[in-house]
Amino acid sequence: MKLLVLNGPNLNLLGLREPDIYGRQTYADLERIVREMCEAEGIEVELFQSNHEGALVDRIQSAYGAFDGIVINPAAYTHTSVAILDALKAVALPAVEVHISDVSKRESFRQVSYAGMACVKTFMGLGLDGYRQAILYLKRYLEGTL
Ligand code: CA2
Repeated sequence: MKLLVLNGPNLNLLGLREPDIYGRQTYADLERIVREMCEAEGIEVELFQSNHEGALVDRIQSAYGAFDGIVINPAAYTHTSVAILDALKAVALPAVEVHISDVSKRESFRQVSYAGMACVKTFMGLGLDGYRQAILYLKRYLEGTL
């Protein structure tokens, strides 16, 4: 099983600002947590972070035929990007959405998720543990053991 973990704009700054919202762990911590848990679960994983919408769309497109599923935190593009929604729909790979913070309790502009419309499940407000839960959920979804 091969999964792609995508992260959107500014998530490379994790731990450096707004620790009250996003915690103190860094993007390097996120990478390590994801790699360690995937290794333990026998999952091949690739991580990609970009501040650019088109780069995320390109990475989703190139996942077609190469990955079994996608875990995605599109960050601010969650709330704006029909292009990312369309790319997820186009490749039609099972995708799970993650948000570190609980977007349902934040500003009204964060209440819509375009990417979420193409995802089988969303985890939010769990900090970096949301990535672990998303990967486990996607694994079970792909194995048909949910
Ligand atoms: O809670 C999440 O994971 C978000 O996807 C994070 C995005 C935000 O726009 C979404 O509404 C919810 C923002 C990521 C920015 O990350 C930062 C990290 C450190 C300092 C400042 C921002």
